[in-house]
Amino acid sequence: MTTQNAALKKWVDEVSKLTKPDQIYWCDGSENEYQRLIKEMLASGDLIELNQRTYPNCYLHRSDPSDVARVEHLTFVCTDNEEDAGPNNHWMAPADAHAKMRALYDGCMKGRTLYVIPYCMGPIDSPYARCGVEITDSPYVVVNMKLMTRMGKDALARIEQEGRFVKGLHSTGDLNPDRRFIMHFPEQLEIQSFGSGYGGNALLGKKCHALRIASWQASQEGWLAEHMLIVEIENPQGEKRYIAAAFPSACGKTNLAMLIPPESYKGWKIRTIGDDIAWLHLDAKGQLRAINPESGYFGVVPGTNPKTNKNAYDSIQHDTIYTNVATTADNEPWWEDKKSGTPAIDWKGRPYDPANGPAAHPNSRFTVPAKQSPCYSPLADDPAGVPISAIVFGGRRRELAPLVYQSKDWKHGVLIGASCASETTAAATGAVGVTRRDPMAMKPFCGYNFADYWAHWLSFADRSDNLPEIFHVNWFRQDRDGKFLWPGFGENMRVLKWILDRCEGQVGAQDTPIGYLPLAADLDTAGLQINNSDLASLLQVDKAQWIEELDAVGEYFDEYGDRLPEALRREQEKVVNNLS
Ligand code: OXD
Ligand code: MN
Repeated sequence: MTTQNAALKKWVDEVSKLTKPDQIYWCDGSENEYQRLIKEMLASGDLIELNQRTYPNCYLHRSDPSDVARVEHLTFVCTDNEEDAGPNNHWMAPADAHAKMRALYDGCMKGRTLYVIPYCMGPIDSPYARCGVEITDSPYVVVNMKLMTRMGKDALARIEQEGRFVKGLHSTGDLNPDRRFIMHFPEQLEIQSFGSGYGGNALLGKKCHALRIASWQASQEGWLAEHMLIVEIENPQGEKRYIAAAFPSACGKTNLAMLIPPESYKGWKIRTIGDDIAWLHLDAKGQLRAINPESGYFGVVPGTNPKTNKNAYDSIQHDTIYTNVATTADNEPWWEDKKSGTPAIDWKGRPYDPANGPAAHPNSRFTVPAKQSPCYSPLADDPAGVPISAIVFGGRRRELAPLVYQSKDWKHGVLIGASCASETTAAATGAVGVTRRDPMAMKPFCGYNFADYWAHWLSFADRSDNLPEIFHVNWFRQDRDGKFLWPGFGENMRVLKWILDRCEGQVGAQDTPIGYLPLAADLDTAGLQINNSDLASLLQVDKAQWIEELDAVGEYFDEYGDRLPEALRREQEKVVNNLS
């Protein structure tokens, strides 16, 4: 296979001259190709067969122990003008980045196969979808891209028709962390990644294309590329509503997208459109519509069990690639909080010894096709996307943020998104549990200056008077003894119900300076072990703490200098004044 697209052909030729692979292979995306690559990786030891009787077509990949998460400190946005990347990104001059990467790529595929992966982010026939081509020397990347994207022949046909695609070049290199870089060139629609074979560093369709490059493309073209799940909620009358929610990595997006309503919500159904990324476009009527650019899930495994996320748990019983989990004596995959089995071999392949730490790496992952989930919504394939009623921001906050509140209007909602902070998790290398600013859960993923990004968000109010309502949630509030005040998981349905009721004007609210909060009587806590004082704490707004928080937000905004939209500054000042 090759292509009629001259630019693509030329680029593949140039890359192969530089990287000097033994052979070039164009991926067609077929099942045969997938199975052949799996066999080759079993033979080479890149994959390990799991118990085929209990976990049919499931395999384990162990990544290099130094290569287990996204590497934000080695991720760069290389715009001509440093200001365009903004203080939220590491910047490198494009010429320097190209020179550095050329030296690393020189001869890096000797003895390897160069795989060309044409892919489409979004339903193949959607006007909202965008295509890319990833060149890689990793068959593990190819099989993951097959599960995560619409990859192969159909994508190539669309690229040949449209003539436009994002170029992503990836090599695992020698996995030396000192020679690891993830470079983005938004102005050229290009990505270059070297020295990592892990997740978002290597599966370039995901964070690199669908968020960093796409957020920049979206700002040019008038749409939004966001780190959001998309969930379908059907009420007992059969009416469907859609919510998009942005949470930082490993804060429960997959769990919320696959929620199972509690017993008392008989007749309600939840289905998943997406668990990580949403592309949002205004339609001709000013309705915001969302597509999920991905077609699979790359989810955090630890903590997944029939109680926390039965849908995810059931999805990963077959045809799944596991990365960095432990195994049992029966060669089944095992992870912390699986609630069954015991680990025999840890994620590094050593006999399990608790003295060595967790058996599965805290950022171990499953890769699985979305269609395998029992709660998959066929509308995930709808080229027109789904209409969004509410946008929800959130994070992991021990204190301060109440369980849920609603913004006063779009502008205030943009302030709420821009002020988000959360405790860091194992999804990225670095300290865990440190609170940091994570506006719109996009800190690691916005491919341009946050100030311009917030201006772009604000501009939607000029383009539609039919925008979704904006909310903020915090499932992670704790009492003084460190006990979580809210049960979370399926019970979050109660909060989603309040959100939908607010969107339809069916319930009142307390009007506070930070936004509209539920009246205690409207938040359904029937059957939950929450006493009145816990409920009061969940809905408490401590004015002094909030003023301190908003002052910190103000200082954070100062980092953006003159580029910060005046309207955002005014919103922040307005809330502080109302609190004082
Ligand atoms: C992810 C992440 O893998 O956000 O989705 O890190
Ligand atoms: Mn994510």
